[in-house]
Amino acid sequence: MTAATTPTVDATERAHLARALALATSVRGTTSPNPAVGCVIARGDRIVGEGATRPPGSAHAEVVALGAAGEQARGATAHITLEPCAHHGRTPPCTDALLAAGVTRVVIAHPDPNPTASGGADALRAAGIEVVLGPEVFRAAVADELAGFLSLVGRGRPHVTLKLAQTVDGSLVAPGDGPGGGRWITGPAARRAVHRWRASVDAVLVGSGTVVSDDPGLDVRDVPLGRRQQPRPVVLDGRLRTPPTAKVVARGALLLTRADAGRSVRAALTEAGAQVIDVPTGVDGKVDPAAALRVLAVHGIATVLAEPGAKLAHTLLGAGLVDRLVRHVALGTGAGPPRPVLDEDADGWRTVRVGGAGADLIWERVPVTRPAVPTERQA
Ligand code: AOF
Ligand code: ZN
Repeated sequence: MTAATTPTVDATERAHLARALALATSVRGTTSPNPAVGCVIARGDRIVGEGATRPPGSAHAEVVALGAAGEQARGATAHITLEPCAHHGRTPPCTDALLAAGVTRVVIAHPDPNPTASGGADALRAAGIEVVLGPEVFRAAVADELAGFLSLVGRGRPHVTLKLAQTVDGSLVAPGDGPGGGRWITGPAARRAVHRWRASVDAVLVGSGTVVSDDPGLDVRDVPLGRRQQPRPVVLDGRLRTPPTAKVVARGALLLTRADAGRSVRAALTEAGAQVIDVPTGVDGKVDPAAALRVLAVHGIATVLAEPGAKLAHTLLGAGLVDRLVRHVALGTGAGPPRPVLDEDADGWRTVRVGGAGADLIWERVPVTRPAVPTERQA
């Protein structure tokens, strides 16, 4: 979309845009691969209709809000977290719906970088509607909220959060290696935090080693799921070692493997509920992790929580495929400040959040140089 005009967005409009953002957040995780968008239709400070994106294939946020506003949309202002679409996708263009309803001004927080859907702002302007871009802080908030969608559109792969549990002095704890031979290193509060993360993503990724040694369910437990679906289990499993009896298989796991692997067990795995997908290999003959993520994008997976053991963690970090690193540090396991575990993540990361969870620390970092995600289409 073309040039932004920030000064003309007043305090009332900013408040409506904030409400639109809250609406978008309320449907997070229910719209993938579509972005979760919020829309508020208002006349001055009075909201006459509001809405958020429905699951893929059904109404976009603008259509829901316009439906609620009815005739009151005529002459009103629409506040939308994402530039309205201008294309016939699974639904007709929101741009047309806004024009037909008689909206006269549109405030947008973030342009739509999807080349097939974008162009709504220019189309509205061409029809004589006033279109303004909200303040930068909203754009940043939406970019954060829509990290998965922006990653799919900009890079053809999902946004990846890597979760590691470690001791203070920096040993990475694989499942089953906990103190006293127990399964957990971190306490119940940190584990609940993991379930909150799981509840916010489309897929949970592990390596086959984790499945073979631990048989995890990778589902959301102990926290409310709301309207969201359970995340899809995904196993990077080059040699197709996942047993058909594994819990994740019954949950419909995607098993990403090599074309030549496990020919004799494929039928049993499929029969038991898994989907086996061949992924190109790298020069080392192993499944190429970047190609594996591209496969997930094709399956509409926009956000991934990786909960791997050390090997896959190294692979993902080494390939530059981690967008956020969440470390759970068991503070009871040593002295001094927590140390990074892996060589690859010693540098180049900045801390965005440090918080407590019971006796553990949750330490969240992102790459200093964020991978290029085009958030604005320059016209
Ligand atoms: C909007 N409002 O609430 C959303 C938008 O196949 P469709 O018709 O559902 O279109 C999907 C595309 O529309 C999606 O990739 C993104 O570019 C945009 N999403 N647009 O005007 C919304 N969710
Ligand atoms: Zn739309």
